[in-house]
Amino acid sequence: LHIRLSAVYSLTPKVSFDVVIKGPLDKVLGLMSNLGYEGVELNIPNPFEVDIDHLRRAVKNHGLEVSAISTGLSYLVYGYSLSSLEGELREKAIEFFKKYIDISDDLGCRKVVIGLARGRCGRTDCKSLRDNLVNSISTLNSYAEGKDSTLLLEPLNRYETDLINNLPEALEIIKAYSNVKLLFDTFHMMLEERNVYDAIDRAGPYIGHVHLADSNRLAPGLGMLDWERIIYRLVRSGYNGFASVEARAEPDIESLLKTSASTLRSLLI
Ligand code: LER
Ligand code: MN
Repeated sequence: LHIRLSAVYSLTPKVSFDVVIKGPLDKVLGLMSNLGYEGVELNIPNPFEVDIDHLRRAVKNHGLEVSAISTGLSYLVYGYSLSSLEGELREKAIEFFKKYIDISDDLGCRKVVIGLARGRCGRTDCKSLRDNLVNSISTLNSYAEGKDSTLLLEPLNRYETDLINNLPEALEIIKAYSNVKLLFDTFHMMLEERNVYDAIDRAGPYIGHVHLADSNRLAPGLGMLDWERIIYRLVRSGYNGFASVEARAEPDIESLLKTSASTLRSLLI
């Protein structure tokens, strides 16, 4: 069993989303590789406007792999949502996700995150939005099945969305679809579950990917979470894949990557 360290990189600097690493691609990948990271998770705002060959070459040149494709920026930049009551926005989101699945194959990971791009209910009719989301997931599940890819459904805390906040809500959907697994984000699960460590045990067999941030969303090691316990539970659950640092770069990217690596490296055996 081996859990490998990765971090989330944003392909655009032009967003206020502050838990992704921004900066020149080669510089960031070089830093990650020097610090012992083995993967990079790419948050791609528009899957139709990305130079796949250039990305693939850069990642390979630094001895890294793409751990997953994340998609939250498509929602933040374009407003496309898998649950939207506006048919056009929902169709755009589905079109984007099919393309994300295609490029995840080209980039060698075949894992696509469903995070913020699920949308939000706000004051609208939550039941219809949830039904739309499940329908979109069903469509994308069939597409992912044909491409031998996995969708990663990520419960998000209540301050970011009101659609699928906790483990039981996510697992209900995950259990119904062949190619949907759970993305366990330690920050969201710490906020929404009674006990984040026990939640790992319950989520165990369904975990397809992991995001790492401490209780204050800073680098692992700078908050209240017990990282030895988290990694121990993940290993015990049989998880055998990448875990991506997705935390605030304070005071800067280099310290985020360094602190995270020094907290986690010795635990990730
Ligand atoms: C957002 O809070 C988050 O955790 C991301 O992984 C979702 O796209
Ligand atoms: Mn996350």
